[in-house]
Amino acid sequence: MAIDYADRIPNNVGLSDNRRLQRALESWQPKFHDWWLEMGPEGFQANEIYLRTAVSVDVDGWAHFDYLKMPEYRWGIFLAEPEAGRTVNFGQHKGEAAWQEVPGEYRGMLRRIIVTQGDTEPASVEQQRQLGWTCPSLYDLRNLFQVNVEEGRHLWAMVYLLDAHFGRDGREEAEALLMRRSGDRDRPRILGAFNEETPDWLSFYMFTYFTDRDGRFQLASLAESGFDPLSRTCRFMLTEEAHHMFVGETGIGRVVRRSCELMNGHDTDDLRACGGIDLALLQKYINFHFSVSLDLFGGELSTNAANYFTSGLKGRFRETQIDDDHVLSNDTYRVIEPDGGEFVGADAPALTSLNERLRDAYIADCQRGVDRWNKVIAQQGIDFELRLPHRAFHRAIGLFAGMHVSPDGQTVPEAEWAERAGDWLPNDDDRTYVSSLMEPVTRPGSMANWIAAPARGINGRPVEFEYVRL
Ligand code: BYC
Ligand code: FE
Ligand code: FE
Repeated sequence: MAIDYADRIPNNVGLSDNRRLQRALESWQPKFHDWWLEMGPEGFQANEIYLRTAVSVDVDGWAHFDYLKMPEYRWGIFLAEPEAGRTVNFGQHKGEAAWQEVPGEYRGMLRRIIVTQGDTEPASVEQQRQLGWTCPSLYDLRNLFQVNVEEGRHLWAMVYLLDAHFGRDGREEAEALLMRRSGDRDRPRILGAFNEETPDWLSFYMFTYFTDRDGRFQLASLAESGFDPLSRTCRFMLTEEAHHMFVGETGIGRVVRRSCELMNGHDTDDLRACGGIDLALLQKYINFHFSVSLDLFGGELSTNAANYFTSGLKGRFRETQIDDDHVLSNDTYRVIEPDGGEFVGADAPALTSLNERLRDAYIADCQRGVDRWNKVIAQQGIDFELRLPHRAFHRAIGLFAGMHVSPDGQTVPEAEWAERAGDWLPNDDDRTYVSSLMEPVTRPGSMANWIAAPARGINGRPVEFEYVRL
């Protein structure tokens, strides 16, 4: 199914054959553009940027790269190819043909999942809207805008589902997605992490490493859905998502590399005098972004999660590769729970522990990047190890919410927490320092002092390519 770029809304869903849906989306399109100009990247809207656009949904060769002004990006609707004979692969409907329409009894639940997913996409663009002014290089500036336009496309992906399958309520939800604002007191975004600020580029790399990775795991679970349009939508979103996490992992990796160079060059681990980001400061940012991203998985024990699974709406990570009955009504899963001041593993019903199970897979995946960063540190002969904090550290959702736990997993009295929080999380002084480093570097190929150059450029172009024409 080729993508039709002749349509006002590029798509591979045969939009021109569905007048009602086409009208609904065409009336939403100008509102999206207004939102983009008001809440999307500040500045740079008239600059040409070397962006990729999806031209097909083939696994190989779906992207086309060229200079484009952001408002002219062709946001569209792209679903992965249908799988012939696909079935519901888990829950009480296991074995039935996958649904092409929303099952009436699950309408509310499904709408809620789609709205929650959709809400995160514009939220992240809002969070990142100021960053263009302080880019560490043109290469990074281009990557920021690539992520931003694709998060905008992910919003389109969810709005398509709402408009195509949820009638009038769907249209209302689609409008509401453009009305909430990240961090707004009266109409905030739905999930916690999406109301935090992304004030500097270190936060941006952390966000794309830790928070976009939650996106990867949630999208992978929704790609298992028995509701086939959701599954196909998420499968294609995952191909775009890979780049977002690449930006995060390599971004942090480049900071690590540069910090090590500065430490060795100046023979000190306090890098403030030479304008670098010391590893201890990096650790605090990791502590913050990892913990707020853990909250995005919801409670350890959740009847919502059990219902989503049993109904066939949201599966596990790589559901079909798991060797069990995919119904789970008699199974247990080991969940770490607080017990007095300690943390103990306890067997909980597998169905209610599905959020925790997904979080476990996420934590293991986060650890892989940390290991790679630690290799860089070791190669530079520096005795320091970055770590993921304990899962109970700094949590606001679930069993650990409100507890006072150190990054290494010791419960501490409230007074000690209050005293030490600034050693464990970025404090005002740290944030002021990081923000003082955020001076724009816009000469092609040049890098800010606090970050190393990337190993290679985008799409085979050199690092010194003019990724953004200023
Ligand atoms: N903040 O049963 P529980 C991405 C609420 S990121 C605020 O434990 P459940 C992206 C919850 O709604 C991926 N509230 O949790 C990344 C519930 O409310 P009610 C986004 C929260 O429902 C970067 C109550 O607490 N996609 O794509 O099993 C850039 C009890 O909740 C939070 C999805 O999230 C929170 N952190 O699981 C751009 C997928 N956590 O019922 C994009 C869709 C929980 O008491 N969403 N609550 O009113 C879901 O599957 C589920 O909603 C969640 C929560 C996994 C988020
Ligand atoms: Fe996204
Ligand atoms: Fe993303």
